[in-house]
Amino acid sequence: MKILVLGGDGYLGWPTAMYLSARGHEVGVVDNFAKRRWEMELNVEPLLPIHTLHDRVAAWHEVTGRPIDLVVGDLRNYGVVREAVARFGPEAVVHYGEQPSAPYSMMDHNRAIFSQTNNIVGTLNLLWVLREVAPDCHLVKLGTMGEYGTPNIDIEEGFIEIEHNGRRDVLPYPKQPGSFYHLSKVHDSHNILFACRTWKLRSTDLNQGVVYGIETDQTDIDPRLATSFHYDEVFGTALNRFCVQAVAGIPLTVYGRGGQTRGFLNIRDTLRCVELSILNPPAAGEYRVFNQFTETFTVLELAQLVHKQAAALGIEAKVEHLDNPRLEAEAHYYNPHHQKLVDLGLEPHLLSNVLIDSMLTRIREHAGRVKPDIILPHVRWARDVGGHASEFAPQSR
Ligand code: USQ
Repeated sequence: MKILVLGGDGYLGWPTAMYLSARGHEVGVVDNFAKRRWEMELNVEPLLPIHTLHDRVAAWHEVTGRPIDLVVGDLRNYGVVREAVARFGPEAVVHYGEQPSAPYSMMDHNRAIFSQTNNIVGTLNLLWVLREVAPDCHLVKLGTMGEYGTPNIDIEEGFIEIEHNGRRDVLPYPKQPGSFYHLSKVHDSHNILFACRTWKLRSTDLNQGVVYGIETDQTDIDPRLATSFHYDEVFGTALNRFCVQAVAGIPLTVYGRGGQTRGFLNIRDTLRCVELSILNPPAAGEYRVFNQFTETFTVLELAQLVHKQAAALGIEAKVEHLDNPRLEAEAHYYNPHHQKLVDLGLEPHLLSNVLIDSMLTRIREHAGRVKPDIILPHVRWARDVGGHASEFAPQSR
């Protein structure tokens, strides 16, 4: 199949492109290297050295004999998106090409505006392009479990049957996201649903949980194929950060009480879920939602798992409860359904001691690259006491 991966330079986009190429698909990637600019802006960098996308595509070709098509361009530019889709002629587009960090979107006014315009305009351009030049193409969109928030009822996969004043209907599940980033995904979801209904496009909205992991079968082939694994406060996610903190001898940064429960999945399962979605496309006009995670943990449980496994490697990892920089429930009901991808054949790689062990071991090989000063959280959700919105100044770290 011909598959275009938007955001093909990122933590998930690059491994997805390689995985789909290895599975025999014809793959193209589009990226504008925005993430690399944000890294420079905040003075952070991925744990492993990351080659340019051009070099990674060349290395992939060298070691596998398989080409990956590469387009450098910004999804906010309609002409760029139109040209990329018209020239490549994809049967499926996998859309990772967005600003992915909640803390980034909460830093200040400019970054909130940027996160939403970048994400929403890019997706809206893509929808119009699909309408114009590829109406049968399947849009596989990366959304987030954070679109739902943490309601006190079970979370369904995208839609809920409601009875109200004696009448029944199946409606989009209520959304209560917790950051301007998560809100951008909600707005995307509404736009995609509308486009499917109005123009008979087809789309799978993957409401993904928090991804962890540093390697896949393809990144393991050659160090030049590594993916950009972040551990800093802005782009790093919980488990990845805890593993790096353990190796670096920094207390694990549990925000607040640590009772926040989230859905998690291994990076290898992200790739498989995307593939399963592509191989089982929705009908024309259909907008469907899959909750894409394999198991739930509280943040504290994750820290304790890392603590235990680090001890087995002779590392004493302390767990520290920091003042929570975010506004979120720290103890809550959480029961999201996640059956649809399992029904399509997903066999999860569940979090095990072996897996945490292999992450810690891999991180240890690069321990010398860890920058301790980019770990503690500075981005705060709440307004300062006194009523002024807090502005984050990266240079004042
Ligand atoms: N947390 C800590 N300590 C840390 C980092 C995070 O306690 O050092 C807590 C947070 O307060 C939060 C939970 O861990 O309760 C998850 O935070 P995270 O930074 O790992 O993930 P999040 O901000 O939710 O965003 C990440 C990805 C985003 C994706 C989302 C899926 O950055 O792209 O959409 O996970 S989900 O969380 O299901 O919405």
